[in-house]
Amino acid sequence: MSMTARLVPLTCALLMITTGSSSADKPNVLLIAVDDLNDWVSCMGGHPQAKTPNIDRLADRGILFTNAHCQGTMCNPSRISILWGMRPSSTGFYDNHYAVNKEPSFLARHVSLPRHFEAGGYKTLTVGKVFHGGSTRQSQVVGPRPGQWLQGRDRPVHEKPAGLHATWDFGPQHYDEANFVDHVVASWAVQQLEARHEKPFFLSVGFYRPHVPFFPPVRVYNTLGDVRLPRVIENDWSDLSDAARKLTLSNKKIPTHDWMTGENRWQQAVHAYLACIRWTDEQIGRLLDALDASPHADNTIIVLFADHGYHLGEKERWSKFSLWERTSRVPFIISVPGRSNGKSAEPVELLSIYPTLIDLCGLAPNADTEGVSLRPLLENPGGPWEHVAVTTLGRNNHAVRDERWRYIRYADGTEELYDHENDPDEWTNLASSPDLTEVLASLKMHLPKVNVEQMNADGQSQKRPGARKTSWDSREEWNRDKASVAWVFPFIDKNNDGKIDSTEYQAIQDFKKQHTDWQDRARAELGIPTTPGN
Ligand SMILES: [Ca+2]
Ligand SMILES: [Ca+2]
Repeated sequence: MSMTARLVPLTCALLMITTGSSSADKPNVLLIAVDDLNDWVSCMGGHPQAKTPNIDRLADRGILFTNAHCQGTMCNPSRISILWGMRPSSTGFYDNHYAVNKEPSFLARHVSLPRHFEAGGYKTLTVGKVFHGGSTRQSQVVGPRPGQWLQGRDRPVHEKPAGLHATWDFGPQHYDEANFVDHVVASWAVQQLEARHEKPFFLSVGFYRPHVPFFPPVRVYNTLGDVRLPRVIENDWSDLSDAARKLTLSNKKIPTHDWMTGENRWQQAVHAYLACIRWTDEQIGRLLDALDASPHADNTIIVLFADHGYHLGEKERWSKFSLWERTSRVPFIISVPGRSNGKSAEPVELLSIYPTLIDLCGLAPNADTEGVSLRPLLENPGGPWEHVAVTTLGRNNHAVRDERWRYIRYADGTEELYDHENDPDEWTNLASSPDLTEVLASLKMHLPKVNVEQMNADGQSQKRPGARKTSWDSREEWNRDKASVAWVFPFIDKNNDGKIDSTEYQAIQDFKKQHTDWQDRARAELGIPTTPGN
């Protein structure tokens, strides 16, 4: 059950900041998203060499949820579930192939979290990777989105097998730290935090690291010596089904564990991942310092989350895309002015961010949202809590987590059950244990009753009635062409409609032919990194 550290009266603080009638009285919100960060932060103890003093100090001044889980185990479904407050099994956004912008009928029917705050009288701002894909138009003010890496600056480190995703690489990088994508993101956010705003603000800040490529600055990389590797056991797979194997080992864009264990790569990847976490933590520190020195220090709610966790060799596999603890469990902190602090080990969902924030800020409820407000746990982390956390990967594959157990059910009916009190690594599948049929049945009750068809199931055509194919496909074409160009997207999207049409696509192709320094020109026009656009 939950433990409570130094809990000071929070109820009064909450009342104070939510009873004002005009929007001017409402608290600001700083929403911090971190990409692909598992529990390797020091306040969660996920890795002995994790060092995150800034995330720790945020945890010290808020509630740290130590048993928090994402709803989708990759960027797109996880972020859609957070930003629209609905489960993947309710929206049909199950994977990364289909950005929400492709579904105008969905956007017309449902209101995103920033749009809801805008309707509530807020000024909304965003920078970096908050939305997956091109959904930046959900906020009024859009800062730089420099992308997962900087081609031309970031240097490849490893020779990779053919077919791996273009971003798969890891190792130190040697250029000016001010040019690193997350430094650019933090700098823009700091400017917004330092400014005065006429309305309360909703500022969402998305950091790219520790997502691949694990490219930290060399200074940070060198803060680590020999690294400790995650634990694996032989024959871990002997009690798992073909469905588990197919779902978690068949993605050819992810390196195999065999490749990762060759030539000391496992050590190097863990080293680089840990260094990326330290680097992102430094950027989070810059945000906290700026906020503390600003006029908004005492009136800003801070939420920090990772969109999902990550395997670095656990279960002899890599990346996300699983229903195990390694992928679903994430750092999640909510800090509300009023100096409450503590920890909660109750199972909670990132789906709760939407209803919790509108609850804390006194905005109108949104009937679409499926999560529950975490306000009871924020007021009393040791109080009663009857909910579980559900995670989904593809249609009809789910995991249910309570205080002690994880239950997994795949679409073919095969099951897993793990006892986190005795088996934190999830090595022993207890699903067929006769003593645990009641435990299994009680968890099974929480499987989603609705599992809608996948949007754009084959990644090519749209099968949903009323939906239409958009010119976004040309952006995918562009992405294949240039691996990762998210940062340059606003430069190509000349008419600002969030899509790349064929004219814009052709224009950038011509531009590239004419100018060998086209990336620098794009950067200059977008104000990256020194004078970010507002
Ligand atoms: Ca992610
Ligand atoms: Ca096993």
